[in-house]
Order: sequence, then structure tokens, then C-alpha cells
Amino acid sequence: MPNEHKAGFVNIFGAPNAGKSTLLNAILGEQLVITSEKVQTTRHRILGILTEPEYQIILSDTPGIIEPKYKLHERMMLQVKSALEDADIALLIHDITQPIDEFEKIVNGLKLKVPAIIILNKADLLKNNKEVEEYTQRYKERFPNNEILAVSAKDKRHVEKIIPATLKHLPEAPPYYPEDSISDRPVRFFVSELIRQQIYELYHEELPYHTAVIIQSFEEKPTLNVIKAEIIVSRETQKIIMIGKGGSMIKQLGINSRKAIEEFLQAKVHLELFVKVRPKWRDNDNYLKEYGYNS
Ligand SMILES: Nc1nc2c(ncn2[C@@H]2O[C@H](COP(=O)(O)OP(=O)(O)OP(=O)(O)O)[C@@H](O)[C@H]2O)c(=O)[nH]1
Ligand SMILES: [Mg+2]
Repeated sequence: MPNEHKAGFVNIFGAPNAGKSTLLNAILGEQLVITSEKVQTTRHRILGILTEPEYQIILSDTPGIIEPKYKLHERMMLQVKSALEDADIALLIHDITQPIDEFEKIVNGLKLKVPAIIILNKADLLKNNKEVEEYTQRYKERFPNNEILAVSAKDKRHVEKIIPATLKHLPEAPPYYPEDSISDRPVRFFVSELIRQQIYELYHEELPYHTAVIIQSFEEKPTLNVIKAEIIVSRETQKIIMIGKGGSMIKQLGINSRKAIEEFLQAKVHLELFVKVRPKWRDNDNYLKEYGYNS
């Protein structure tokens, strides 16, 4: 390996809904992690690995930074903490339409010790380039030591500027992961996330926040993948809503999820969903552990 090869951890931080997961997908050029209009979609730290002959950038998506209300939230913030500990570079992402003071508060709270690039996302929501320039200027005055890029992760506009900006700070190192690795998470994890994404899209208000999805079994047959998944909710009433009249909602969820999983796996899928009530699971150490919220 020539010694000029660069490799390192480039971890994404920001408020809920800033577009962290959309940005990770845009940089990777594929739909790896789930996104939604709702806040608190991402609950884990998830790696997305970009390998080129000259470098390996290991991106981390992280949960949006919040004040924890449940043990689940505490676990989510531990995922952020772990990403803070091993970051070589931080991508600090902010929704450009949101107040600069809120962003500054988050940045100060992180107490970063590594180079950080500020990504002003959702630039497409501003009126024109002039406005984007004006907003960017304000951040440059407030954060004079950071490179600042205005992008649209959704439209993939100016996202291509992020890699060259990170390469300036990336340490010389051999690759950490084999060149064909895309993530640190197994297929099962992404399958459960795709079901969770469909829950976020189909159900309203609080319900998605009370759900966890566990893959019970995943059988790969020559022509078909047979997947059984459990959806955990906190209350009996939520189970009733989840299932819907005559099973109509859970049926729709099954159809939507199957399509998303088939697209992801590029293979036919038979999906079975079961709903289980686990009271207060979001505050229960054993359930959290069982559902993969370990640390
Ligand atoms: N208009 C616009 N919307 C965007 C852009 N990037 C992301 N979004 C939208 O913002 C919402 C949140 O995006 P996510 O990527 O899920 O945000 P996140 O920061 O990962 O959110 P959490 O995981 O909840 O912390 C989604 O509806 C995205 O489609 C953008 O550049 N422009
Ligand atoms: Mg996210």
C-alpha cells in the first residue's frame, strides 16, 4: 500500500431532521440508511464506507442530537458519543432554514477536538443563489475557522464538494475495511430499518416513536427470501391502530415494506409481520438490549 493512501472516520452530526441520513446516502450514491420527514428517524450509528484507490472514507450516520427523555434516547445519544470519540473529521450538518443560534448551541455542546466542516443543507429551500450566499456569509462570520459548504442533499447539489473538502484533513492510513464493504451492519439490520421507514411513512403522530422492528427469521431460498419480522409497540391501543380495521393497515405496511426490501435486496421477498405489545419498552434495559439498542 503506497503510504499516501488516506483513510479515516468522517462522522456526521446535527439536529434531528437536518438531513444527516439523506446526506450520507447522497455522498455514497446509494440508498443505504433510512430517512423520513419525521424527526428522530435514525436510532443507531451506521457506517457507510466509500472506498477508492486513493482513499477510504468511513462515514457515520448518527441519531439527531436531543435531550434524552427515555432510555432509548439515552442509548441514541451514546451512539453520538461513540461517533464523537473516534471521528477524524466531523461533518456538522444544519438545515439552512433553521436558526444559526440553534446550530451554534449544538456545535458548542459537541466540544469537538477534530477538524469540522459545516454543511448548510436544504439550500434548495432558499429563494435563490444570492440568498444562499448571504446565509453562508453569516455562518462564515460566526465560524471563521471552518470550511462552510451550502448543499442540497436531497437534490445532490454541491454534495460532490464534500469529499475533496474532507480529503484535505483525512489522515494517511491504510484502509480499515475490505474494499467491497459498504457498511458495518448486516443485511438483517437494513431490512428491519426499511420496515421502520415504512412505519414512519404510514402511521401518524406518536406511533412510529413507540415502535421497534426485529427480524425473527430470514431464510434465503433460491427464488425467494422468506422474512418474519416482529413489530414492537408500547400499548394495546397502538397494536389496534397498527393492525387497522380488518387488518387493512398492517396489510398495507406489509406490501410497502416488501416492495422496499425487494428493491434493496434485488430479490423476491415473502414478508410476514407480527405485532407485539411490550409496555414501556423504551425505558426497559432488557428490551432495549434485545432490540439492538445496546450501548
Ligand atoms: N428540501 C430538502 N429537504 C431535505 C434535504 N435533505 C433532507 N431533506 C429532507 O429532510 C427530512 C429529514 O431528512 P433525514 O435525512 O431523515 O434527516 P436526519 O438528519 O437523518 O434526521 P434524524 O435521523 O431524525 O436525526 C426528509 O424529509 C428529507 O427528505 C434537502 O437538501 N432539501
Ligand atoms: Mg437520520
